[in-house]
Amino acid sequence: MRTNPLATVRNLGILAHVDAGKTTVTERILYTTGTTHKRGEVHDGTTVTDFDPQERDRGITIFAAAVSCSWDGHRINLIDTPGHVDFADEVERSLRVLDGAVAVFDAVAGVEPQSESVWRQADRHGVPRIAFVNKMDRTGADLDTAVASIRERLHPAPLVVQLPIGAEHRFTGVVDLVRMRALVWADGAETAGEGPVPDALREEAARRRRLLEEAVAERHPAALEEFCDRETLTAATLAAALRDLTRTGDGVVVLCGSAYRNRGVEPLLDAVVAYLPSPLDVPPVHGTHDGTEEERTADPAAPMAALAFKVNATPTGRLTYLRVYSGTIEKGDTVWDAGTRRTERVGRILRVRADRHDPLDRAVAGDIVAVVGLKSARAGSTLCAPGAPLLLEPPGVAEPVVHVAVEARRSTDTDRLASALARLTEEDPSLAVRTDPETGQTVLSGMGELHLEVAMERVRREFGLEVSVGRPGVAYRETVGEGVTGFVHRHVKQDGGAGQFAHVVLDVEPWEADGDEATERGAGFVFRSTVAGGRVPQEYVRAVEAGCRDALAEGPLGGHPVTGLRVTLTDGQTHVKDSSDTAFRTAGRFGLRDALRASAMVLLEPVVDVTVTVPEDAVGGVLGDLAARRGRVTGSGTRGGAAVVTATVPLAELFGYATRLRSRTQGRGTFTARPTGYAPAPATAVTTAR
Ligand SMILES: Nc1nc2c(ncn2[C@@H]2O[C@H](COP(=O)(O)OP(=O)(O)OP(=O)(O)O)[C@@H](O)[C@H]2O)c(=O)[nH]1
Ligand SMILES: [Mg+2]
Repeated sequence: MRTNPLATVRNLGILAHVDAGKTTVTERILYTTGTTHKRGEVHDGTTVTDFDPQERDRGITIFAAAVSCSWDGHRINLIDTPGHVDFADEVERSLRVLDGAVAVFDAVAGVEPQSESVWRQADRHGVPRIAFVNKMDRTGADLDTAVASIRERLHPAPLVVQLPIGAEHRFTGVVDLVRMRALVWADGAETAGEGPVPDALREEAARRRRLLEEAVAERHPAALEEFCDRETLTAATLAAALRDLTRTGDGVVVLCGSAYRNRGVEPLLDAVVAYLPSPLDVPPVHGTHDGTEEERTADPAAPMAALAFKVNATPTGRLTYLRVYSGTIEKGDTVWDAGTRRTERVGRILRVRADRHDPLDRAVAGDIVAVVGLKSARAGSTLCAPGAPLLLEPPGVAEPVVHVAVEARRSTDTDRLASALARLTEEDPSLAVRTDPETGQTVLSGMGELHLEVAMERVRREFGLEVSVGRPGVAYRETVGEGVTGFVHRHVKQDGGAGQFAHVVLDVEPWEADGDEATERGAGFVFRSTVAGGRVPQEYVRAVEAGCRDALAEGPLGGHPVTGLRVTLTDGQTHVKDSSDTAFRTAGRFGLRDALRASAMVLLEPVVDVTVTVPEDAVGGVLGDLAARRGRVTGSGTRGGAAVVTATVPLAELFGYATRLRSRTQGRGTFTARPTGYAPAPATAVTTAR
């Protein structure tokens, strides 16, 4: 039987906390697979996937980059993602189209805050993953401690399949515990030398192999059976079970290495091929058409459906990156954008390699390719066969929390600035542009200070515009501290002609959603009706609810969105002739607006959890500074010889913190922030929150 060629495809993401080494791992994968012939370095600005000038200047990844390479008869479509929290949406869009991922950890730091966030993101998307503990060459690197932190903080069952040979700067290779062979990368060697397990490590390797077998048998029935019969597992059984456990998420294979020193990359690639799923192994994609749900399998003969997950303007033209879920897409095809309900023409189809793009005649289900010629497709658009429309669920977009006012230095550039900003939002759905109704200023909002800084720098560099940027502000919300009951609102217009009559009685109370994501204060809105005896017909109840939702857009404190409340329609009156949906919607809207004005409202501000890592002697200064920023310290300790302080800090107080911390610690301090929701803001913020 001929195997389905899709079985040899791996759509792979590289995920981790900032600086764990994702781009370096990607670079070594491209080198090892022969895709590049030179090893690029992040610090030299010579890597393939950090190709943007700002990425090269800043030494961080900002944009997810997709490249294809081949290993052992398999095609790997690889996405290197950014680790900084401001670009988490970029990761979210990538996760949407991936079948598997490598989570990279720093062997000294273990699980860092953003690794935890991306791990949860991957959980939500059901993306199977393997762990790569990187930087084994660093002083203080320790596989066991890193694995313990993976177990403690991420709660998977780690299945450690390697034993390191040598430590820190003497880390030279690994024992492959599945095959019980040693792989050693001699200094300067390009590839691993394979040999028997060194005598000195034989006992330890056997002990760890035993632990691995036990951990696998405990979770895998077929392996358990063999283990009970023979008291050991063959390499083949072990590998098959590891593959199953990876795909079900019942265990996470852990490997280690040093990407920088090019050690451990081949076994990582072997593990990707052996354990992570192909497009055939993942569940069919779901979409909707005319309100009914449909399923499409990864079958090249099925009607075509693809999701655009990235748009990038390059010298080659406007590249739209697609994940094809079903069917076949050919160059020259006319496709249907199910969201905008427009047709688009596929000009060229490209396989993105490191330094070149290979033209393709077609792409089939399961593939990730770039397409030239699409004019209006954006990140999140579904493209499908015109005869078989289907809308795939777009990736979620987080709500922007930080904004700045932007202005062109020359008034003649105003239009060009508007079109530059429009281009940026097209490429990055987590950016938003609006005009402030009061000041008339253009306001750009995004996920954080760095996110906006990068966007403005692009406006300057790529569009050659001189712009002035205001001080950043945060997005506030309002919630109900103490509500009102029996609030009466009458909407009556009966002065000749068609009249309007709606009478509603509302209770307003604070409300907190259950569940992990929503427990933060101020989450959600619930509406219910307790009106007795049909005094208000059901369609008017729905109209009142719609009106209330309208009212949530602007709260009484400062016109901020209102959340965290329950509204109950307790009574009402209708008029035979003059009542209508419109009248009740208006009553709902102005009724709730006035009820909120009568309630005790609370202003909420976004807060973040920060983790600050500094030399021990700088801790005092850091604590004082955090207190001055209204921070609440939640923990402190040491890790790898440095002090680590965690605190919850209002986002509004964190602007400029990165620069401040660097200068206070002579560049040795780092911090990461993770949004945790909203918290009541102090009274002084109420007057300045607009
Ligand atoms: N010692 C050591 N340093 C490494 C290793 N891998 C990466 N680095 C260094 O760590 C730094 C960060 O590496 P990157 O590859 O940019 O990390 P990243 O995860 O892509 O970072 P972001 O994309 O910004 O989140 C660079 O200076 C690398 O040279 C390693 O195995 N050992
Ligand atoms: Mg990177």
